Parts: sequence; C-alpha cells; structure tokens
Amino acid sequence: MELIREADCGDPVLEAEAGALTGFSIREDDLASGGQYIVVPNEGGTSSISDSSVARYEFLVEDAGVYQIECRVRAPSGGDNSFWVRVDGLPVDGYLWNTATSAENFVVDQVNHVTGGVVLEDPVQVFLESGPHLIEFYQREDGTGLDSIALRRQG
Ligand SMILES: [Ca+2]
Ligand SMILES: [Ca+2]
Ligand SMILES: [Ca+2]
Repeated sequence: MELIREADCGDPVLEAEAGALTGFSIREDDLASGGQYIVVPNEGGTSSISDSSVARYEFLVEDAGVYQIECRVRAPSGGDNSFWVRVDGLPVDGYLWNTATSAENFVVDQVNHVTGGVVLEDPVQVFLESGPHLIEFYQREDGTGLDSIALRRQG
C-alpha cells in the first residue's frame, strides 16, 4: 500500500495510481490529479468480482464516523462507468457503483449502489472506526477510469 496524504479539509485522499493495482492500466493526463489515472483496459471488464482485476487502497482513518467515498472518475459513456466497490471486504458482492459520466473530463462522484436500475444507496455511507481500512475497486466495465479517492466524513 502507498502513502496517505491529507487534503486541505483534513480528509484523507489517495491517488488511484498509488494503489495496489492488479489488471489496471495507468494513463498520463494533464487534467488528472497527480498527472495520472488508472483505467480498466479494453476487454478488461468482468461479470463478477475477481481478484485478478482490482485496485486496493488502505486508508488510515483518524476520526471514527460516517464517511462517503468521493472519487474523481473518467467515465466517457454508460458503457464505461462502473466498478464494484468493497469496504473492509463488504459487501461480499460489492457495491455496484454506476459512476457519473462525462465525454471529455474528469468528474467528481460518490460511490453509490445501483443494481438493475434500482438505487439501493446513493451515496453509500459507511461507519468507520479510527484505524486502517481497506477500500477495493473491482473492474466491471472496461474503459472506466479512476483518478483519486477521498473519504469525506459526514458526522
Ligand atoms: Ca454502465
Ligand atoms: Ca466499456
Ligand atoms: Ca490521479
């Protein structure tokens, strides 16, 4: 796992490219935070969670509380805009995060859980104790890009 830096607001932020990456491509982009982002390669999407296609991040939470997972994404279309996301291994099948899309730019979006058009949670909120936490992004649709990940404390 990689270093943790503090955002201006005090919430932890990680660059997507700084994670423990399996099966992702790293791309250079002047518009990306840190100059790079990761993307699911063509034909890299999968129909279920797989340990051969995952990006893992360890966050060190200082203050226990309810958090949202706010990310910068690069998702050009509805065919390039989803991951399964797990927090400390849960849910086992992952939150199905359908990200915001933009043809040209990186956009900020919070992890949600939308299955079969049904919104189960938007945004997902998780209670985190102080200490280390593992957040995993599993490939689902190829072409989906992830730039940075932040934990935003809600209370
Ligand atoms: Ca989609
Ligand atoms: Ca795609
Ligand atoms: Ca980045």
